[in-house]
Amino acid sequence: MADNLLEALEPDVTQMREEGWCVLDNVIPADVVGAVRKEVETSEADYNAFSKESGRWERNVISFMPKFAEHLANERLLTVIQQLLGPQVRISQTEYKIRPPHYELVRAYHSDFPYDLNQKWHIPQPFPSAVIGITTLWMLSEFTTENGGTWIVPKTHVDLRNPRGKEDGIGDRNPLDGEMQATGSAGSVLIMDSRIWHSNAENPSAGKRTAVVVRYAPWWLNLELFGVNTATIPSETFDQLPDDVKLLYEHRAENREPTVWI
Ligand SMILES: O=C(O)CCC(=O)C(=O)O
Repeated sequence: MADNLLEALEPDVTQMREEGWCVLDNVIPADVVGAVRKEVETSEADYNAFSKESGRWERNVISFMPKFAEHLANERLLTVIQQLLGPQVRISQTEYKIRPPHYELVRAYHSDFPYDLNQKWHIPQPFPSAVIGITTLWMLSEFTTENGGTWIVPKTHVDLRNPRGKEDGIGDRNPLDGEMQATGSAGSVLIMDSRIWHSNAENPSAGKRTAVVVRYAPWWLNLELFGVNTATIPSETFDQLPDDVKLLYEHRAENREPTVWI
């Protein structure tokens, strides 16, 4: 890893450690983000139709967005993530996060895998003082306070309470002290320590707020989540991924012995 890259990203890494979040701009360049957005927006219907017909856990969602997939090992992004998780990382979960115009759900605060207390596969409270997951929200349209920029509560990655903690008395539907909305231009990525309390926001605007959430995990974390995120990537689709992206998804490649990791 080039020293000058690390140096340039030092403020982001420090913000991640101290605040639990940062926004990296221009991860998907401005001249291609429009095409990526279109692919993501149009492929969601194909993914839903395929999954309805063939089974919800039949094909990994990333198979439907090859243009988007090309960016997932972006050097700047991965450098920040590796500073927190260690050099070997894999992708645990990938999901569409498109908020339609006039979307009304206001708040549902939570932490993400493996700290989401509503999921079966979570680690129990009190959470260890270690980063075990990084959540990235890829802004494919601009995120603003008017169209559903994600609610986050900075510094909650080190708070031992949780909005979904039954004994913690916080309430996941309430506005919380210190909350703010993450904003950024299309092509930016919101990076969060997965412990950070965060939530959907309403989208009162007339346009879609288009994003994909991609969660990264250290190599040693059990990713057998028994659900939609363990769906496989067909061999021929996997073969088309850039080599550095293959490394992130090889555990989901269909019918093949691991080659990248050994
Ligand atoms: O779509 C958003 O703004 C938030 C998504 C979210 O909370 C999540 O994926 O865990």
